[in-house]
Amino acid sequence: AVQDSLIKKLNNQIKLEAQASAAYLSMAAWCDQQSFDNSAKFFYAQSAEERTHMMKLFHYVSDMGGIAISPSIAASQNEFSSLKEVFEAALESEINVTESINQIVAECRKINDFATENFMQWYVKEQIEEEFVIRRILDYFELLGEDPKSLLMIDERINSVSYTQ
Ligand code: OFO
Repeated sequence: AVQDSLIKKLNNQIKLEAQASAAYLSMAAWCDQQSFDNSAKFFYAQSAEERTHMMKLFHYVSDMGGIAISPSIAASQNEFSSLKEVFEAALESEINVTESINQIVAECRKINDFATENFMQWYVKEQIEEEFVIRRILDYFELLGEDPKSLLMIDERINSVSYTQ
């Protein structure tokens, strides 16, 4: 079994993943409407992925005898001033998620919950990839600028960013 205080943190992480999924869906909608097709696809896929992250935690909490809580989600930002702003918001969200995951791992170590620490390591690794991909995309804005042609070029490159670990 997992300590109640940690179950609470895991439920909070469930909420964060759900919030990330909802935020990405709003970003996808904005990109879609602006005809940034690949960016839209990227964020639809991210949204679906975040839901799987949420469900993985949800089942873990249940499997360990806790009560997993279906989270309430606040409205997410759906207006953006530029494509770059969308990716900046995405990076900020991922950094917050990473921070929260790290805090859970630190807590696991403090209370010697090695099972949950091991479970959470999957998220530690996943965050390295997610932050890498978004940072790489943000680099394109620095390299190419933000005139309309550059934005289309950036949008074309979105799916070719690869992480090789
Ligand atoms: Fe990228 O947020 Fe899930 O873990």
